[in-house]
Amino acid sequence: MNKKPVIVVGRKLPESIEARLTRDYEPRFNADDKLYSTDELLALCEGADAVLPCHSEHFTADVIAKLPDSIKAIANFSVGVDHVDLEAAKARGIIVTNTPNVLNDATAEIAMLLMLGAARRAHEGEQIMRQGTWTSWSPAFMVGTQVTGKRFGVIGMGRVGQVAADRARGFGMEIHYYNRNRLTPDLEKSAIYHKTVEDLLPHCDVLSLHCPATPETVKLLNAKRIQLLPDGAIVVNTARGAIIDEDALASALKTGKVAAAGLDVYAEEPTAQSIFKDIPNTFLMPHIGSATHDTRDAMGFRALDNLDAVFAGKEPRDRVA
Ligand code: 8YV
Repeated sequence: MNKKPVIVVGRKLPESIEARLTRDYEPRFNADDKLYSTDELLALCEGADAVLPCHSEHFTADVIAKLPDSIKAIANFSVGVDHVDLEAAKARGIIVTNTPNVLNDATAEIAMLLMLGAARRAHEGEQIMRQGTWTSWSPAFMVGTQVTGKRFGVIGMGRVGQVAADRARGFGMEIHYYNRNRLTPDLEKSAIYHKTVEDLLPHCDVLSLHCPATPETVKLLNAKRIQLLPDGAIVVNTARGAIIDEDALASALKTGKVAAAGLDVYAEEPTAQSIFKDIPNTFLMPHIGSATHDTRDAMGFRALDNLDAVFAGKEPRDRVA
């Protein structure tokens, strides 16, 4: 009998995924779900055939250079691949895959939660209720922004952006978007296309970010561009923290230029959301965009389908390098 491929599993995965890994592979599980140091990760990779990491395991060029020759694939449990140096992987002939499509709904749901939470000051309301400091009511109490009928601007009209736009349509919002390529009419669904980010921003009562973090999109939303938003706009980010110049956003939140921000992702995770934690007009979540049972299962199965293809000598469906 052929020896089963040895797979280093970056984090604790759902039961159903670990069961399939045990059935088909020789997994090196992370039972305690600890965040491995680079050295620990590299040590675990010795003699292994592939890695199944999350975005929390960083495969920089340096780490990839140190991987043993036995590693054939990095099959990510994520759609984002900014934690992997794709060029370095390609240069070493290591196949890299991701898990597209299966997180669209869960992430779009969180975008709506963030939009509404930010617009209606959910964090302040929660705090008042949980601290027992609700002592009075008046028509001026906790007045927020209504999103119904307003403009919902999307940067990155890919799979998640399109679903988020559909959900925003449910609030009667008019959809505007910037994308590298204009969508075909069936996907555009009458959304208004803007050729540049600068053209889009003045039309965003709510701006929702859905583009990947790449060298081109790092700090895409900077101080200069924030000024192009309508006064009192709401910023939502479920993509990657690196896309926002966080200091610039924090300043704009303090002046009220940006009325509120709903954020699920941060430039440095899991620590750097601290720059927003004392700013009351924010609604903050700890990178839970895809954190539903359905989606986490689907991500795991998709990652395993990719691994299965690699070890069957076939082209994996979601190859990104
Ligand atoms: C995941 C994500 O939770 O898939 C992604 O790119 O950002 C998240 O929703 C995470 O990456 C899992 O590794």
